Amino acid sequence: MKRLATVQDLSCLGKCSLTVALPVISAMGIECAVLPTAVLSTHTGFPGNTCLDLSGELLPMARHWHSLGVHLDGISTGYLANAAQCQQVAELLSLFPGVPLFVDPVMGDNGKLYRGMAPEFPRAMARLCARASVILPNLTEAALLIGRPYPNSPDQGQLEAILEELLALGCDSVVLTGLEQGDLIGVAVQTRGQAPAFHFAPRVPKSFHGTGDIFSAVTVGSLLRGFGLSAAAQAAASFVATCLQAADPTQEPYGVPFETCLPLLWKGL
Ligand code: PXL
Repeated sequence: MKRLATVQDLSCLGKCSLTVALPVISAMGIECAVLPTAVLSTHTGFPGNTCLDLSGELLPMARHWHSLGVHLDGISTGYLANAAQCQQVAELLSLFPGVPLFVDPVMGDNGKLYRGMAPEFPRAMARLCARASVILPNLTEAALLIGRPYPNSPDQGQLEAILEELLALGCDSVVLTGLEQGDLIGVAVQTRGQAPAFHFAPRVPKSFHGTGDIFSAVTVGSLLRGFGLSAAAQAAASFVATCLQAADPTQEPYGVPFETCLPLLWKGL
C-alpha cells in the first residue's frame, strides 16, 4: 500500500484539513500518516477559535520517522500555521530525498488572506512551492504567490500568464482552481514545458468550508493511484461537486457531508 504523509492542521470541529484528508486518502486505499501543524478548536471560519501551534513538534516527529527508515510515497501540505512552518516543511523534505511534494498553499479565498495569516506568509509559501512537484492554489492564493493583485474574472490570456508565473516559482506542475465562467467552474492544469489544459463543469452554487482541502486530497490520492494530472483534477472536481450537491446550506461552516460520498472514491479507482 502506498503511504502519504500529510502536513496540515487538526481543526477539531468544522470539517477541513486533516479531518477530511485522513478519511479521503484512506478511502482511496492509501495509508495516510499525519504531521499536525496546529490543533484548533474549529477552523478560522468560526469566531473565537483556540489554536495550539505545533511548530516545535514538526521536525522532531519527522526526524523520528526518519530514524525508523520509513518509506513515504508522497508528502502533501495544507494549512500551515505560520511562515516558519513553510521552512520547516522544506527541512523535513530533505530528510526524505526524492519523495514528491504536493503543496496546497492554503492562505485565502475570495481575494483575501485568511484571518490570522501574517502579510509575509505568502512569500514563505512561494519558497516552499519552489520545492513542489505539484501546487494546487485557488485564484486568490495564486495572486498572493506571484505578488499580483487578485484578478476579477481573468480571461484565458491572463490565466495563461498566471500559470506561467506560478511555474516560474520552481514547481513542476500547477493545478489552478476556482475559475468561474458564467454558470461553469473550472480548473487549469499545466506541467512545465507543456500546454495548459482547462476543464470546466457546471457550478454547484454553494460555497462551503473545507471543499478546497477535499479537492486537494482527492487530487493527490488520484496521482498516487497513477492518474495523470488532468484526470486527477477532474476526479477531484467531480467529487467536490457531488459533496456540494448533498450539502445543506444552513451548515456552511461545518462543511460538506463528504462521508456519505466516500464510496464513490473507491469505485472511481
Ligand atoms: O480549509 C482551509 C483551512 C484549513 N485550516 C484552517 C482554516 C482553513 C480555512 O479557513 O481556518 C485552520
